Amino acid sequence: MSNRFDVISIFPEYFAPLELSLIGKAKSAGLISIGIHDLRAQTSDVHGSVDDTPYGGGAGMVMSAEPWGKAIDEVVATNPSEIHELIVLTPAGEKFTQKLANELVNSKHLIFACGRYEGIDSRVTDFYKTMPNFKVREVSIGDYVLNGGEVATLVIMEAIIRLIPGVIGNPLSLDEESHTLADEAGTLVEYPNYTKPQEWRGLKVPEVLLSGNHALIAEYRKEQALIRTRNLGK
Ligand code: JBZ
Repeated sequence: MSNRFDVISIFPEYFAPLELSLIGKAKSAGLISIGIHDLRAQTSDVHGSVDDTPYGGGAGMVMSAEPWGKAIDEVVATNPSEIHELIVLTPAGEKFTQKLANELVNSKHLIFACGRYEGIDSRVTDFYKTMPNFKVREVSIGDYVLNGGEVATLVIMEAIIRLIPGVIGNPLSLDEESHTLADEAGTLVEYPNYTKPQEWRGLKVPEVLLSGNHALIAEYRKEQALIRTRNLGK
């Protein structure tokens, strides 16, 4: 199970929310440990430069390889693990999915490299791909433009950490969740939920949910999930 997470970024403040809610509790309970590392700590010049102009020309700046190499080596030196899985956030990466979350939760040590600007010198991934104790993945959370990998890392970490046994109080809520309620046709999104009061602003809770007939309720929910799934993106 994933238990050690290291994040390297020029904006370590982005990761303050990891202290909150379920992830914060998982940390306090010792289910996970998280290290946040400032890439600029690896620079030697007074300005803490982490980027430079691209070879071949073009707009924007590219993150230099050396601060990344130092930061990753330092994180590895302080985390003895047989295998280190390096996740590099890039719009050019494979799409992050629940399937990938289910896979990554089995890694003992995940290192997230959050790029900024036009990205990181390609030799960083080239180099770690040659290391026998590394697995390198370039990952994107979706088809929209972000300023850097920080928010993508938060998304991915949350999706992984909630899968660790003990992080979510009621493990049943894990498999009844959106996108995991499977049927013959694939995956369904979640059915609509209601709680008290029975009537709100003239809108009533569907009668069947008050019936106490569990078979009928299950059938109704399945049907609603199918309708919602069919209407996705419309
Ligand atoms: C991502 C250069 O750093 C970036 C920029 C955009 C971006 C990422 C990293 S990761 N977009 C995504 O997951 O969509």
